[in-house]
Order: sequence, then structure tokens, then C-alpha cells
Amino acid sequence: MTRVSPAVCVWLLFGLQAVAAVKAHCFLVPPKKLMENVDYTKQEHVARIHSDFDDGNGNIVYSLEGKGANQNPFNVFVVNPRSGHIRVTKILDREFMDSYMLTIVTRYKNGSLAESNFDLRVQVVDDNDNSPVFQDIQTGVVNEGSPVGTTVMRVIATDDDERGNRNSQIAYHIIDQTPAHDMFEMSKSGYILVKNSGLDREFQKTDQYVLTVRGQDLNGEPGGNTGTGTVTIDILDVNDNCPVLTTDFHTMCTTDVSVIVNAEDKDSYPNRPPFDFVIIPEGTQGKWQVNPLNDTAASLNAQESMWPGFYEVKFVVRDKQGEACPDPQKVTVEVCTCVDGVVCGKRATSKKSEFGPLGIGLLVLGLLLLLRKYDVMLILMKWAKTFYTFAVLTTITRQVEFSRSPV
Ligand SMILES: [Ca+2]
Ligand SMILES: [Ca+2]
Ligand SMILES: [Ca+2]
Ligand SMILES: [Ca+2]
Repeated sequence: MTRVSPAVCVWLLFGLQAVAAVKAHCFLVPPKKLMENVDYTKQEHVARIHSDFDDGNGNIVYSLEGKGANQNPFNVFVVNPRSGHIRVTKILDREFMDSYMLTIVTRYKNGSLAESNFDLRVQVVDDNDNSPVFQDIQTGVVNEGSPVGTTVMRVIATDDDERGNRNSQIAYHIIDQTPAHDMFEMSKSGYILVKNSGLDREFQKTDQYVLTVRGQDLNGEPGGNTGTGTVTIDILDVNDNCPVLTTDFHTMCTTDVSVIVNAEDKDSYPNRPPFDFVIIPEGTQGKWQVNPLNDTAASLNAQESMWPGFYEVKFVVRDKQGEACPDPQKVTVEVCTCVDGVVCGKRATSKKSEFGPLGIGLLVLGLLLLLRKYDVMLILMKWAKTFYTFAVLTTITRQVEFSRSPV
């Protein structure tokens, strides 16, 4: 303690034990410590002051000044003017006010100062009466495919208990992840790290994880207070998907000149369409040209009359970033005659389908059946049946021949 005055002393006594007495006026007074949340109001005094000039007959009047005495908050501490007993009138709350600087005034009855004023600091000792609090939802971002151990973010919670005290020292951990892929882990100090290298925005079909985290004071030791918070982690897209054709087979009537090819890319913008279709001449069968239709589709146009058969066409399809699959995209185009809805799949019903010999034969036969009541037409019907049979045989022969051509 530092000596500040050689004069007569005022004594400050903590409790009833003489060994706790301090010559307050003569020395700087150590702070008086009172615990928050402890009820001292029933105690006769938490400290006593006594002047060497006090004759015990009431010649000295003691008083307190300062915040917590004669200033807001008023009368938290009061002193008996004659005995010098200092009492506390309320249960203290450190988070409301962590210390009180009280000025002790010693006067004679006539109002003149008996001693110089001196200060008594009352320090409110922290009790662990606050829980960790997570403020707003905290958001982090991380690239898909990030390696294990990548730091995503640090989560922060607050605890109103005393800074630097275990009462406000928070240990963190994750208590729930949605989707439940167990992709992240959390250090005790609140850092969220990638736990699983399989972070794949497209494969897992999610671009955001929602984590419920818990903070526990006392550095996570048993008995601590807890609080929970919500953290969102956005998964940033990486261009890890290349455009692929949506189908590897098309049909086209010999009377058509084009088919439409479509591609898709599971990445998000700008790692996806618009696509650039380029034909690879090597290995492509037939003469084709590709022209863009929209962001994801292109028209594959035949550049010559196509014989019925199967044609393999190879493409490079690039996304907006110019990325393409390592292997060419292949599509097989079946070119065929489209006769009366027969052969060549759905496109056989195209308006451009050929109205061939088989169709002509059926039309003639139908007309003649309508006229069968006329005997004179019977001869013509026989002729028509013969023509129809010939037409069918001709068509079947052409189909067999076409199926042996180019591919
Ligand atoms: Ca606390
Ligand atoms: Ca506290
Ligand atoms: Ca991606
Ligand atoms: Ca892509």
C-alpha cells in the first residue's frame, strides 16, 4: 500500500475482525469485494469506518457520496451516520454495475470536515449467471470439393459475464447438420472446418447446409450455461461438371433435314449454358452441320440426302466457361423412311413422312371396297389386291436393303 498522508487516520474495517481493519485515510484502500447475486442486505454491515476523532459520543457524522450512494443508482450503499456501519440494500448485479466508487465523508456535527474525504471502491465479483448468446444467423461460404480441414468460418457467441473469466469463456460444438451429411466439424474455439472431402453441390443436391451449434461457458466444462444458434453455410459452385447430351439416339425421316440435340450441365451460372456445339469430323458419319437454337440446344442439319441407316455424330459441347468433357459426346441418328407411321420411331408420324407405295395401295383398296356393290368393279378389285401385294413386297425389300447400308 502507498502512504498518502501522515495525519490522523480513518479506519475502515471489513467484517468484525480486527485483523481486517485498514487505516483507510493513511493508506490507499484495497477494494472491497462483494459477490453478485448474494444477499448481503440482512447483514448489519459489509464494512465499517471509524475516525480517530470519533469520541464514541456522536461527535462525528459519517456519510457516503457517489454513484450507488447519493447518486444514481441511489442508496445501494448506505452508512449509519453515527456508527459508521456501511450496509448494502440490494442484491448486486455485476452486469448492471461492476464496481462502486464511494466517497467517505467524515464531519463534525457542525458540518465541518473532521478528516479529508477518501474513496472506497466496492468491486462486484462475477457470478456465472449469463448464458452464451448467438446473435443473428451467421453465414459462411465454402467451395464444393474443398479439402478436409478447410476453414469455413468462425462462429461467435457472447456471454455477458466477466470478460476474461471462465464464466464467459465459451466452448463450441455442432449439435445438428441439415442435410445430415456430416460434412462439417467445429473446433472448441468456434471455427467450422470441412470434415468430409465429398462436398459436392450437384451430387448432394444442396447448395446450403444449416448447422445448429451450441456454446457452453466455463470453457465447456460440466455445469456451464449453454446457448444455441443457427449457422448457414453456402456451398459455392465449382465448374466440375461438363455439358452432356440428354440423349444419345435420334431418329430422322429421309424427308427431314435435321434433328435437335440438347445438352445439360448440372453446374450453376456461369459454369453452365449457353453451350457451344462443335462437330468432330473424325469419326462422324455423314455430312452434318450444327447450328445453335438456344442456350442448351442445337440443330443437327444433314448436308446431303441421307440414305436410311445409322449415323454416329461426335460433338464437343462446351459450357459458358469453355469447359467440355474429356471424351466426345456421341449421338446416333437413325435415318429411315417414314411410311404410314411405320418404322423410325415417333418421327414416323411427321407431316413430312413419305406417302409411299404401301399407302397408295391401301388408299386404292379402300376406295374399291366402298364400291364393291357394283359387280362391274370386282375385276378391278382383284387387280387392286395384286397391286397392293406387289407394293408391300417392294417396301419390305427396301427396308432390308437400307438396314445394310452405311453404318
Ligand atoms: Ca456465463
Ligand atoms: Ca455475472
Ligand atoms: Ca459444380
Ligand atoms: Ca460446367
